[in-house]
Amino acid sequence: MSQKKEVRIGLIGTGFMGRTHSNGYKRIGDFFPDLAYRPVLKAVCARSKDKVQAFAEQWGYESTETDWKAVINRKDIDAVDICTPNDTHAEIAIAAAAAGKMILCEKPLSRNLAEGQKMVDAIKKAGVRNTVWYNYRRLPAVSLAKQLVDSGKLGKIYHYRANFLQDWTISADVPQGGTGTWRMDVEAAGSGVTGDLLAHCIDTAMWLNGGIKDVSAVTETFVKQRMHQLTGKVEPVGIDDACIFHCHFDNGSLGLFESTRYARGHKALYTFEINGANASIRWDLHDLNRLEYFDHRDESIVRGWRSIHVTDGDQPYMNKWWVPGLGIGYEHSFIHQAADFMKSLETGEPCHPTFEDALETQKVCEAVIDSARSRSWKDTGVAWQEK
Ligand code: SOE
Repeated sequence: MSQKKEVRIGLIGTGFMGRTHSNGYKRIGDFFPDLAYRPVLKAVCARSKDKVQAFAEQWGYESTETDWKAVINRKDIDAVDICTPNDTHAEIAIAAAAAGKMILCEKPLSRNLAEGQKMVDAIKKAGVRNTVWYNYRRLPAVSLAKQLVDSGKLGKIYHYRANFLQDWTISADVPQGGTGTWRMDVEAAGSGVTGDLLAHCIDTAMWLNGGIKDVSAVTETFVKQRMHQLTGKVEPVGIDDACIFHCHFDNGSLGLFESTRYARGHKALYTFEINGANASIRWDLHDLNRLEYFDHRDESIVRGWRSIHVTDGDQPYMNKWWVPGLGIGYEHSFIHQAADFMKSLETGEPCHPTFEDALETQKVCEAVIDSARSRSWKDTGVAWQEK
């Protein structure tokens, strides 16, 4: 009989993210055996009875619901995991907080700042544990980047640049709205690449390099009208298909960010590079176990970019996995976040990024959209705390 304390999960949403989170909960018992808390896959919820039943059987959930309110009202649920489209995050999170549930919310926190602020107010009022799944922080190479920056090895930082490039919406035949393509519908998503992809880049950037003070942005919607799956009509497209912004960080460095879904050949090319006075680092999601590092203090005849294969036991998270030299994948970032959330219940520390951290990312997204609309620089209002 396990002595571990149970965290009974109620998962809402069975799409791509429902699968990544479920896999996260399922793997931590095997690979993080020392945790005092263990997730129990108590209930999963989706509107289609057949689909939710099939999901529950496949992933091992004990029960199903077709109304999210039922999950929140259940006494045998401790934590609600929100994996639904962005337009439902606020309503579900606010109700879950009022019911005293812990909340794990898929990114972005919300469609816009006003909704995000209400969510933060709700979790603060209720005093419930919370986290937002900005998963890329928890890839070992990205965590190692954080260690290197925090150790001061890079010296004063001058530049931060990041890209998140995709190509899946170039065809004008891709519809907007509904299952699978709600990210194309401004009502459901809140914004386009800014909230979906740049939000990842902004979360990582502020974690590594501190607050973003102000921004100047351009956005573009290349395909102006698309068929809406819910109405069947061709309707104007309200999302940004591409966004480029530059910014000042609080530490005086300059940032340059670009995201698009129109970069033919790129499926999920998330990259970042940081240039400091002494050293630089760069990372690429398509080669996610590697971190590249250049140190100007190396002896000049061997100075050059090192390609660090982040798979050794003394590198972040890697003592939980295989033997040095053997890599891990995208799904492990979710396993790590699930494990870190369980650990945070043991230590009483927050599991970053919390709703409050994610609200800071929301402030930058909002300023980016405002800046592009008004063709002017915008202050973000970010008050970043060292995490
Ligand atoms: C969009 O295609 C998407 O799935 C994002 O929604 C995820 O957050 C990102 O990690 C990968 O791309």
